[in-house]
Amino acid sequence: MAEYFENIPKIPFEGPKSDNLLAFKYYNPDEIVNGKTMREQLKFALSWWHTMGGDGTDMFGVGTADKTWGESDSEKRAIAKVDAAFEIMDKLSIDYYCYHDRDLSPEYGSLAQTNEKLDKVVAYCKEKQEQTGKKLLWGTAKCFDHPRYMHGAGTSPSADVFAYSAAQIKKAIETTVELGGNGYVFWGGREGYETLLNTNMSLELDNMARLMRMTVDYARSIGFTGDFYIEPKPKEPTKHQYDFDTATVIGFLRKYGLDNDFKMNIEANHATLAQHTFQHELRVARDNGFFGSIDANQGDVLLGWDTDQFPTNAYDATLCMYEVLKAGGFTNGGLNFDAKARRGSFTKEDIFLSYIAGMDTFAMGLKAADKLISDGRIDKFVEDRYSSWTTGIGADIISGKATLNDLEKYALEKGEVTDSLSSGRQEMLESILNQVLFNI
Ligand code: XUL
Ligand code: CO
Repeated sequence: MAEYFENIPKIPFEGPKSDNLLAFKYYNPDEIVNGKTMREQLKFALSWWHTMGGDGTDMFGVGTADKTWGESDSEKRAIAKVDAAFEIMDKLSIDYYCYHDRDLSPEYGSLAQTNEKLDKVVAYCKEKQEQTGKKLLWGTAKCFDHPRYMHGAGTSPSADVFAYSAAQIKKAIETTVELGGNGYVFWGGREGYETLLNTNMSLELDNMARLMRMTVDYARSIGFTGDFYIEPKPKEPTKHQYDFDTATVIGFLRKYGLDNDFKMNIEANHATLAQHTFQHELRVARDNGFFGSIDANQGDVLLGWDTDQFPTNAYDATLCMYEVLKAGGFTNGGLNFDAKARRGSFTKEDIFLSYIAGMDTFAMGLKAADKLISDGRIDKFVEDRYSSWTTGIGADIISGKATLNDLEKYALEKGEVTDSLSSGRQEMLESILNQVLFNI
């Protein structure tokens, strides 16, 4: 079997003082942080679409990186991609991968033919998994790139398109089960609208829920016990994506009775496109019992689209891992690098350098989040800030004992509230975070 990255060794952990660019400075897979090894806490995954397929093509130019893997024939290329992906995962000590069905194997003449070719690649992935111990984190169906999905898949005005996407998703679930994946993602590729002038939003949303219900029922019937995830995103490609943000998606899931089967796959860049912080989205998911998995990347504050950059912002990674630890860590989910090296970072080495940058950033974030929690000052501050709810009138409100009449009586007797107002201390808290992060 060909080696695709002959000049890249297995990436060692050398610690923060190392100047070896092909070494981890913070990601030490076997180091225990917060009761588990880093590899268990972080559960890194490789994204098949960016890493194995994305060649830097954009609307201004053709690809800059060679992602042919030495093969011009698409079936041979699909197999070569598997070998190259497992080599990358081995060299980077990444235990998981994620794919869209069409990343593994493209469309051929008919759905039957497409499925048959996909089966071969899936069988090869299974063989490689058995040899290496690597695992599938989650699978999904690419129901947005083919022209048939121009108006959406589950929310298409055409019932035939809905049926086609259902067939595609059925197969994608089967491959996920075959490869032992514990997650299945719905990212609403073109599930949204460009103008309400041509859109029956109510029917489209009902239909989306119908498709999800059918998928859950089928998946459970073939033994899928993992989580379904919705990956919120507010815009791009459509002007309005139905899965706008976590709060919107939770409302949708509850309305249609899908909340027991679904959790969230939160992507950092999607959070910021929705004008939220990454931490906000994670907090909404955690507080409502929908924390599931993460697409790790970052956007650019000056750009209004999904740039899918490798995450290097240590603050964001810390606050993300703080939420993950507070949620009790990952169960079926993990950290999938839905990220691509910039178009100008086109060499094979850049694949490794960008993953090292992302993995080290999250390792740093994990360690800092753990320190933040054991330091305790921030958690204690928040606890004290809400202490008026543990006794007296606060406790009576929470227990449901106090009525509006009682509160009026209390307020009248007490007079103006001055003694229970205290500073929010934002600057002090931000400086505690700095101190924990840059204890230099
Ligand atoms: C698109 C995106 C997708 C999903 C999987 O913005 O994030 O790649 O992660 O469909
Ligand atoms: Co994503």
